[in-house]
Amino acid sequence: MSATANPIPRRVRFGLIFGAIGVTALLAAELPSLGASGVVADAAARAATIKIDNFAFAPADVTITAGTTVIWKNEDGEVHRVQEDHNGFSSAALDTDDSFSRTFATPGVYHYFCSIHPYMVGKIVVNPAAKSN
Ligand SMILES: [Cu+2]
Repeated sequence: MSATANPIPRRVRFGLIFGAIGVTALLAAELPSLGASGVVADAAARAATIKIDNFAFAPADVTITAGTTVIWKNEDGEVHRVQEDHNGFSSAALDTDDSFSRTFATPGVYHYFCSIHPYMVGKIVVNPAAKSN
């Protein structure tokens, strides 16, 4: 005498459950990107300006928090061009009164120079965005 096992296949039911989880995960994955764009919009309010004049960046050293937009404005009578040391970013040739801006989302130290006058150098220190309290 032996007990007769009667396994009922439930794969169809499990398939439906995991299918629903998959859809939920996809929907949830969309949420961080929406939140991130909101953060960017909020950070856009912060800006720092670097003046280019007399063959120098002023101030040459700038410390900002992540999300800050840096604006270089050429007030010199010469054409200058902002170039990050490792080609992370670069401006077009900036004529008098032209400006270039870049938003720094990632903390770190960014060294840059003028690719037309390489002795013109500057540094941007980007600190992590401060958490309130
Ligand atoms: Cu220059």
